[in-house]
Amino acid sequence: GGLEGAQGPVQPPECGERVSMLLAEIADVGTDRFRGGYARHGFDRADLQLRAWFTEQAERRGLAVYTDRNGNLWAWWGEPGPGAVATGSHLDSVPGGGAFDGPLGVVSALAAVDVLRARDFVPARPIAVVVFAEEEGGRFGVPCLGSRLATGAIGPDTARGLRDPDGVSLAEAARAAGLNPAHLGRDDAALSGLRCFVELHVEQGRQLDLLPERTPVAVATSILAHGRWRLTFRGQGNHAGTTAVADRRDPMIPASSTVLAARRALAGTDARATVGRLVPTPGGTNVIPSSVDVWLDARAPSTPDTRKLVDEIVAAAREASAAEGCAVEVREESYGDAVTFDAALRDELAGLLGGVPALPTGAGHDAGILAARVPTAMLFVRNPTGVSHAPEEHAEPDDCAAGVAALASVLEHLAS
Ligand code: HGY
Ligand code: MN
Ligand code: MN
Ligand code: MN
Repeated sequence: GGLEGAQGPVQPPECGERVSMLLAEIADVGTDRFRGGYARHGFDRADLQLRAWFTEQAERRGLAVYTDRNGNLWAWWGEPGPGAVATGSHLDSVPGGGAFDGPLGVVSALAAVDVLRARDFVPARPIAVVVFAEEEGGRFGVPCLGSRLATGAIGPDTARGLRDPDGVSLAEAARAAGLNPAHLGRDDAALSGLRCFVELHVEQGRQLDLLPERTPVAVATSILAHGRWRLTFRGQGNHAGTTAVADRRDPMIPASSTVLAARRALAGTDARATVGRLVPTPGGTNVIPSSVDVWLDARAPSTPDTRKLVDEIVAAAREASAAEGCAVEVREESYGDAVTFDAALRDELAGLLGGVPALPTGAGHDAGILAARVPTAMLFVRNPTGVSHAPEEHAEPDDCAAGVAALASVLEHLAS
């Protein structure tokens, strides 16, 4: 029953084993040689290899794969049309990322299609498995770039001008990936026909693992407001051995005090502020830097909370900069308001799954961006250590199997 793939019907999977096998196939595509983590970013070589892998896996299941104007991949079960049910996630990673953040949602969607085929389910509505481009913003600095372009959350001119650390623009990278940069932009055609979008994602935290009820799957309630700011401190490059302290204008001093100010500003809040990237120029060990770039990732339950947090950190940065005779430039690189998922859809799915918990998350997702245009829900799969954005990120095969079974039930329910 079901559509015949290129090599005949895909055998009904042992979900956990199927997910583990597919994740294992992904494992050698794109690796960060420094820590054994993954490093594949929007349209770079590793990302393009993995998108080709996905396309082959989808076509093997008889899904028709299209690339939309923003480089997001759509694999269709049935003719694309109104009332479609979409699921999926992303395949790109943070530098040195884990194996599950993103790929688990994509692989579980493929495995859920296998499960539904094995049940001889024939969807009454088209089903799409979607892979969004550059979700981590690891190359061009804006998270959820593919879904932000599609919803209009970022304008095409702004996006085309984004440059990666090597100075390559998104327009050039998109062209090299076979896209027409002139077509980047809001894509109502892709989104307006969707009945809903459901993203399965490894939990990034330990809430499920700490709950007394031992359920491996949860639904999402909300996402923190989240922004990224780039602070550039400029001083006077100089010699490390011959420049007296009184003669220094060392941008590393206000840069490093900004890192500590970010931590101090969190006291008594449930906000998050992180400096994960700090780049001195020129970066010689015997050279006082001429400038230092600091990227601040700040998140809080609301926009006013986030703005207040960032204002406090930026004020400390400006004070430290002036004290060292340096200049500082602050640029907001991306910002998204807090997201609350559609409560009716959330509760409908939680009920369908036997009353699973509903959890907030501090991690941004394409589902959070799409929620502005489409009824959206998320399923979380238990993460026993809570660690994410690191090679140790993990989910047990049985919990992955439970995630696939839950996603298959959700798709069967929504596409009937
Ligand atoms: O940064 C995030 O929250 C997500 O992993 N892109
Ligand atoms: Mn992530
Ligand atoms: Mn993710
Ligand atoms: Mn010298």
